[in-house]
Amino acid sequence: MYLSRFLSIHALWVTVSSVMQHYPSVWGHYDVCKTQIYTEEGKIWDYMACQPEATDMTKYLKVKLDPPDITCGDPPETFCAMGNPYMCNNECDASTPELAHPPELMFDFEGRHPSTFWQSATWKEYPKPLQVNITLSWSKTIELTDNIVITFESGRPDQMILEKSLDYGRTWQPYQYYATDCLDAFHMDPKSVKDLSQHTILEIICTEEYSTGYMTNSKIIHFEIKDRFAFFAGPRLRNMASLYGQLDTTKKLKDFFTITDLRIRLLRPATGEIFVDEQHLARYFYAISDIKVYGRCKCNLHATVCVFDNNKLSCECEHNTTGPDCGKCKKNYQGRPWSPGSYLPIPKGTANTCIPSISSIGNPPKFDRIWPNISSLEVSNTKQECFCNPLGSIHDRCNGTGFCECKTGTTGRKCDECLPGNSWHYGCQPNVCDNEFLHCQNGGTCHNNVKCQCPAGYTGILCEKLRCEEAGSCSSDSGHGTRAQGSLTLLVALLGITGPRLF
Ligand SMILES: [Ca+2]
Repeated sequence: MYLSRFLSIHALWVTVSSVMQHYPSVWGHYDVCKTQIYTEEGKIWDYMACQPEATDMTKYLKVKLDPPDITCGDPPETFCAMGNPYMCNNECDASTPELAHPPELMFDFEGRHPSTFWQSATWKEYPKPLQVNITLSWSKTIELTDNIVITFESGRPDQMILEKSLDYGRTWQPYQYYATDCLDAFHMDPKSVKDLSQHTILEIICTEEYSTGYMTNSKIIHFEIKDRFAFFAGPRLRNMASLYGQLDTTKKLKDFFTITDLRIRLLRPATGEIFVDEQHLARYFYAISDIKVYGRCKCNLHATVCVFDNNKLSCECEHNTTGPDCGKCKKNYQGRPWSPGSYLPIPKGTANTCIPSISSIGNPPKFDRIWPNISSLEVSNTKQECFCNPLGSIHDRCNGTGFCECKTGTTGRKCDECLPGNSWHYGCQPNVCDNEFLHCQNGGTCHNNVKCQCPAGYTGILCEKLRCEEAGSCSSDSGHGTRAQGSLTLLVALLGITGPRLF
């Protein structure tokens, strides 16, 4: 008997190793969800973690501009060259295809000359700020795999914020600030991604690298995904195992690269000079020829195929999972709680498949309360204790699948862990400040995620306000930027940071 068991395991091992050698590509692609293997007991399925191929995600987005009528050409107008206020022979006319600059020209194939671009109306209402929000929506969670690259046809803006949403545009968090002068525009010290480390990788920075106006030739702005990956995978991303290991174990890191929407907030066009030339306001506008967003559908490592049907992306789920992100177990497959697949162990990861429900194969579950907040689930003579955390869970009993029901902001089998943006203080409470999205500003420091301690002269939840503003005694040059930034961060603080939506 021992010999036969040994042979069987040995046969399985040999078969698995030979299958491994025939995987279509090198490890780390996770492009197979299951494979049939042969054992002495016959053919069985072997399941593994899998994900869709990364692709150009701009093919699947919806774009929205705010204000909606900010595109140039209605009525037709003439604009001048950025560098030469007397060269005003460019025309924008929305009713003439050759002279129109609609938003879709930010996403068309850009290989021809001259390039095609979206363009805003000119800054004729100066000094009223010329501000445009460009929102890109996927109606699906996606994971970014490469740098976001925005190519400006005119000068790069003096001030811009790239923002992300993880909840379909309901709440927004800054991804990166861009300014010619970070301190002046956003009260942030300028930084570059290279100043970050493994420990500070989630920090939201303001960079001056891309905002030097029209005087430089480069037209490009990056949001550096690959430089951030490189902190774990090495400069040429050779050690992806290390990155995958981190993504697996650090949910916040994985969420950082996950989005449902992006928002480009253009706050001040390139002026190239300190003063705006009020005689030639037709020099100032925004124009973008190309936006690149590479990523993959988030399918929780339960699918390799993501389909675009009826203008909607959704994962074709394997491993008995379902939902747009494969975020739950199929009906009758709730024998254990849903769990995402795992990249580990390398190379094929762990599928964490959903298994048939106990109730669908045996007796219905029966609850038996034996002690406050320690509950048990008696199923087919097996007794499962839940130990729901009384501060984190709604009831002290677990539900039919042996799981505790968690309060908002709380997660984990026993409801004893906090979702991103929350910290444990007698249960999970939304963060007032943290090191990722809710930075204390102007040199303030975050205490236990509940309070920013502000330096003298500053006040507000995130130290975003000058004390003199509250007293109404600021000098006239204390800046529009301060107030705009203050209301933005206050809004973020009031809305709180919502964790990823679970299906
Ligand atoms: Ca284009």
